[in-house]
Amino acid sequence: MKRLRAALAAGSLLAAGGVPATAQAGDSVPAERLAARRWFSDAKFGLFIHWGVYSQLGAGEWVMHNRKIAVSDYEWLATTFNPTKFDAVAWVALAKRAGVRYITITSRHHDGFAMFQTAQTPYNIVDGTPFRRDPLKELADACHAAGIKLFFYYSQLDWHHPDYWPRGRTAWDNGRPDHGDWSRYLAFMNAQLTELLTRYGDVGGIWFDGMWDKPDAPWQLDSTYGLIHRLQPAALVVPNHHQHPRPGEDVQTFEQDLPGANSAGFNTSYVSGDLPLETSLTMNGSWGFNITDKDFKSVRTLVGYLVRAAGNGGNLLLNIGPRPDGTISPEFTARLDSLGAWLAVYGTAIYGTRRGPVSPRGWGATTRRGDTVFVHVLDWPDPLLPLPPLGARVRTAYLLRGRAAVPVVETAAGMTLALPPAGADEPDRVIVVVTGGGAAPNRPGR
Ligand code: H79
Repeated sequence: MKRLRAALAAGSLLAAGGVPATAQAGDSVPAERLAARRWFSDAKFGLFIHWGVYSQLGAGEWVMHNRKIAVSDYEWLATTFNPTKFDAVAWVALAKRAGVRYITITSRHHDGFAMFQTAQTPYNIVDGTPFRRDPLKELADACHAAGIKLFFYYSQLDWHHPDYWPRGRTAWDNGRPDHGDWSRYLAFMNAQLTELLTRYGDVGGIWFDGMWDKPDAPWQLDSTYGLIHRLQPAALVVPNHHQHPRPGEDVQTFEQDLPGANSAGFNTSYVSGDLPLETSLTMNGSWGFNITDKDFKSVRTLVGYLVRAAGNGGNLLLNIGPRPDGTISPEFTARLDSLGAWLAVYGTAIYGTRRGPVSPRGWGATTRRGDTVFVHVLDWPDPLLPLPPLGARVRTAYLLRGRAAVPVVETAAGMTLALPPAGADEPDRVIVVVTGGGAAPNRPGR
């Protein structure tokens, strides 16, 4: 009863415009969604896919905005979209090889073009292109067969729909009328979400983006989130609004940043203590296919992001931008294959872990599963690595690769690990530290 009253009090704070600091606390969330959140935290690695009409211009997913393309011209572009080499089974096989546990794909981006069959508008890939196939249906079937969860990215921002009015921060004169019916737009959005949540089997969740275009508009999030949770009680709401988490949201996601880092300039530095966390990241500098962007991150850098995300207790959602014909550039596939090979050896120190007893440092990060702490040494030139106390006695320590014993010296101030030299082919030296079986000599240091 006390809990109920606390939850109600948090709700009324919200209604008064307060910050929903406790409204997402676990006790008001149904068990199946809590289980889905735990699954998400265990998953650790997802594949983000940005693919749409924009892919044809090879200049990223913002090309309509950046080149100030008129709606009528973009509508023509849509009629030429024919990705005949799209092969959902091949995409999912690549995801599987990479070791991702879920895929998040653009069901529609800010251009408003639906990459799925929808009765809400003819502006969709089945009714509006020569392709006439529903790639999301094919992908959903392939994902379900392979045991990979599928999340749908959904842009709340829309540069095409006439009822997206009044327009927001990304407005330009693209030929739309200067009037519109916002409530009709919300109904359209909710109807498309209903389609996505009723026609594609179990959906991992909805990844929202673009609300930042009109952060103060009456989005009626409670009603949209409620709809999602009613239609699929285990589906997670993942909002990329760059704000403090709100009620009904299940994951706090950070764009191009580790949790709390905000090097991008638009993320919040607040990090939720009870929601699963996620970092979305481009492999080069673009989300949608960009034919001249060859600024690809190295495998070593990508491993570093995966490890540091996990060390923060979060997932890495790593992006690819497939080509307009449905193929995936070799720069993407090579890196995904390398990450999969790395995870085949080191995955036990990533999957199913939570953030470890020592928060991420310049040298690396720690993860943990039960009594086992994984010390990930990414960047440390010396033979000895000093650590703060882990909060429990060390029973044994050994290298994950090769299982050689790692000498440990424990003192009241912490412990020192004697490291083997780093191999050129080893971006992360992982030391498995098994703790427990005795009283903790110290409190954990973070
Ligand atoms: O889908 C990918 C991008 O297209 C989309 N999110 C990822 C996952 C994205 N678009 N923009 N951004 C991310 C960056 C946001 C920039 C912003 Fe702004 C700065 C939003 C608000 C301030 C741009 C400048 C829009 C308004 C002002």
